[in-house]
Amino acid sequence: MDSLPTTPESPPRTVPAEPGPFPLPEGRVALLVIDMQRDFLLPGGFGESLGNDVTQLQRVVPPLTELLAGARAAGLLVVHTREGHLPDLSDCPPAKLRRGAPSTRIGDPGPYGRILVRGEFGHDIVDELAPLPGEPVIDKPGKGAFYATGLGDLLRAAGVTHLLVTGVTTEVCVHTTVREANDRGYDCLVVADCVGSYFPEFHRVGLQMVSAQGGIFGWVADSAAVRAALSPVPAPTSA
Ligand code: C5J
Repeated sequence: MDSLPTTPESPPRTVPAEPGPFPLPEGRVALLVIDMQRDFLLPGGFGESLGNDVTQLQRVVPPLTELLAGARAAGLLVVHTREGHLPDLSDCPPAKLRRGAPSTRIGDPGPYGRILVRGEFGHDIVDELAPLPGEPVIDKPGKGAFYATGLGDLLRAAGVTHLLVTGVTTEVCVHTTVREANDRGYDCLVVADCVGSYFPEFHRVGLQMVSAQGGIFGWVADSAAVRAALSPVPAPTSA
């Protein structure tokens, strides 16, 4: 297992969360924004070609836009991910390509360019959540953000030990990434209203699965609680 840096001595701020308070150790927290891509969120993209109702994911955009602003203002490292493949699909396992019965498959032409292919319009992140210059964007061929990417090296170099996890979809790429992170020693808080699923039931149960059994994979809290913990403490007023 990769060893993570130890946390500083001073007591960190905490987020009220399930199953208990989640600490935000100074300089050790990153916001992870998973796969907020047009192909998953916009009508006509890959998500819809699989028969999904994309409006279920679009509800994540407003609270995540606010959380992103709060995280940037608090100086957190913000890391975005995108699921997708090289134009020749050499990094796409044939099993993944064959799976399901979409009206269009990965690599096929779609309204936003070739489906889930790097460099195409549909593969990129929705305008509202566009990465700022300098914010890392991790391109991943799998569901988990650590598999076959440089995310682990990047977080280790930045001294990150705690992840605020957002994005889509709750039970697929968010869950896979949280499980990967948990096994690598990261503490993960999944921000409930900033993750989304095409299936409300999977979303609900997916969140329960994270914090069950004393936090078997991590913690869960709403974005309002996270934003409150990130916001600057008001200066004491003089009498
Ligand atoms: C899926 C993802 N659902 N980002 N990808 O295929 O969750």
